[in-house]
Amino acid sequence: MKMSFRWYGQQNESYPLQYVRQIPGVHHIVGALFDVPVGEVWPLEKIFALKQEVESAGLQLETIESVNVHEEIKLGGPARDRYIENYIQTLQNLAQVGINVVCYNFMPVFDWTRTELAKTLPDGSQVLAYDARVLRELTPEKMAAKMEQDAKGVMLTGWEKDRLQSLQLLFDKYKHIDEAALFDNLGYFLRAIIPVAETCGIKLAIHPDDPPWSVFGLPRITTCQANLQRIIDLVDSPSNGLTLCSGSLGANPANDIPAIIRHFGKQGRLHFGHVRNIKIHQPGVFAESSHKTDDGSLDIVEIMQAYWDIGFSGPLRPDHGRMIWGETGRPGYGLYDRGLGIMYLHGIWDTLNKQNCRK
Ligand SMILES: [Mn+2]
Repeated sequence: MKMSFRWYGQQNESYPLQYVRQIPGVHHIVGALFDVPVGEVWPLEKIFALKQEVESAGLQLETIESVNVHEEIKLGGPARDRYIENYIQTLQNLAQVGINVVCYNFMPVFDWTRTELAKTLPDGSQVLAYDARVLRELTPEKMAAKMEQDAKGVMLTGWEKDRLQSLQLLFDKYKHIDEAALFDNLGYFLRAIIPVAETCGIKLAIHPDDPPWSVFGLPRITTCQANLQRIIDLVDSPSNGLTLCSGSLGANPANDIPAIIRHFGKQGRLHFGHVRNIKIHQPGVFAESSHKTDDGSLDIVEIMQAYWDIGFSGPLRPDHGRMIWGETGRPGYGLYDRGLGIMYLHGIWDTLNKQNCRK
């Protein structure tokens, strides 16, 4: 397992890479370019510059999160082939600088969705939260405006302005796209890009929908074990794999995360791990929590046991963290609590290693 840390780049972060290097056992950065519009080719020289920046801090860059997929591809629109060509060129450029895992998602219009970006827990820490009852009272436009307002100037990935400028137009286009059509469009995309990824040594890793159910009536398909298997079966290649995000899938208690890890791990299709805990208060209502098993609804010890049992050797990162100790910055992506989360995950992992040696 390669313990990793998501970092948004010097211009978007309030702390330097050297601070990340001071978290014990972290040698890998999960990075991305944030100034390339969705659908355009990531320039080789910019990727190379990011890699050099990471390496000059004594860290490594092998995993990218995310190369976002243009809506035209998800819609199966007339311009999709051009965007697929661009996606392929981006993958080839990433491979040239040694990237071997690329995370992406296939959520229509909205990326990850929360109704609150700074819910205060009893201990004073702040977390991302979701309440289906609040969402029902919002229109898509109000939702987008609320996210922008709550972000207080911080760029939220997946909620880029250019994606959200013509929401009504996008929603009109999705009127004709049901789950079956979205599967078809994902299949078309994967059949085009997976052979290239396989040739250049990149493992694609689709991220589950967050939360794993429809929002605003839009179709969502990356939601459960059966659908994940369907996606894997669209193209039979080791390059067609998964990002297993415990907090995304885990918002639906019907998803047994350790069982899903074992299921796809055995098939060699689990390429990237996101570990975080959430507290489910009632169906459709949850708040993120610290990584500690007791603080949430997911058994993080059991989840790490499952990764250990499948001999997971890929990148794994604490997904989100709380805002603690007065830190301000990107909601869900503070330095301090993700650092604490990493030490909890290391503790579990090291114990599993040691117990195994004693057998
Ligand atoms: Mn995730």
